[in-house]
Amino acid sequence: MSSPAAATFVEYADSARPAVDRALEDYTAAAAGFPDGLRDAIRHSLIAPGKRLRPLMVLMAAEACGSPPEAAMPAACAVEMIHTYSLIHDDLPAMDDDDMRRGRPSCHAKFGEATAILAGDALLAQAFEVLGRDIQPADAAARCCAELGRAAGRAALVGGQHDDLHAEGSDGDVEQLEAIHARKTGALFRVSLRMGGIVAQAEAAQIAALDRYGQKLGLAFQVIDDLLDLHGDEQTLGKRTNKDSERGKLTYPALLGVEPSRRKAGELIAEAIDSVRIFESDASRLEALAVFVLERNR
Ligand code: GRG
Repeated sequence: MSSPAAATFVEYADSARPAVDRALEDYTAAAAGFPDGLRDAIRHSLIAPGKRLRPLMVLMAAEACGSPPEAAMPAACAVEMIHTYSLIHDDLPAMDDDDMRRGRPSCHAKFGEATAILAGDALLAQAFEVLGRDIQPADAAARCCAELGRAAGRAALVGGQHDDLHAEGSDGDVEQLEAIHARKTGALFRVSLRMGGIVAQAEAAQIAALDRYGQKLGLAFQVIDDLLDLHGDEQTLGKRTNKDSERGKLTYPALLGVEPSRRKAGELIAEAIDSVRIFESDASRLEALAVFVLERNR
């Protein structure tokens, strides 16, 4: 990796991530009634070396629409809480059964299944507490709650996870695969960008452009994820590789072949970048993120 655009994103991400991490630290501070054992499990997974792509998308979208990033920080943290809950639950033995995540033992591997389930539950609940209380004005908070609830829910993240688990070992096609990824990965990308726009009180056309960008980027991210599962480095990725083929999962390389998958990812990234042209020079970070996603190795 390291085209100038990807390097620009890495530089931006390295400068913006510490503020996200500090806000996540604050949201998981000790509190009356918050058991230490639960707090340790939450922080083990949440304050871990994740890329923070979704919170950064919230902040970048807000800025592209003219808002200071601080106003969008609660939404950035809320989506990272949902994402982390989904990773904790996905790693459980009843789901993907992974013992390593973000370069660490997965939550249940370290704290046991019951505590890991509760850590995920607590993060899921807290995301909406944070949005409802800390996003201003109240109508933006309500809209963020409704949109994040939909993206995390039955016909998006959870529905996609359900269909993914039930598609294991079955013959599927690209259409079926994309329907899974649009819900499992795309929905949280899209809502991250949309919440940035909502907090910035953006116009409908701007939110629609961010949404289309998120849709294309989410799909490209997943094509690359499948390629990394096949050819990536476990150490760099911080998680096990070759899990997909072991579990008989539908993947892009398995359905299309490796080179066509790479080409598809490139086309999706070009479409993502095209979607945010209306922001003109304010889209430069979003463009850099798209190139980073194409070239990423973790
Ligand atoms: C349990 C409701 C529920 C959903 C689980 C997260 C998930 C859905 C499954 C994990 C496996 C997977 C391939 C998910 C697609 C999204 C994805 C690639 C997540 C990893 O996101 P990154 O790479 O992770 O942004 P970091 O750790 O950097 O935040």
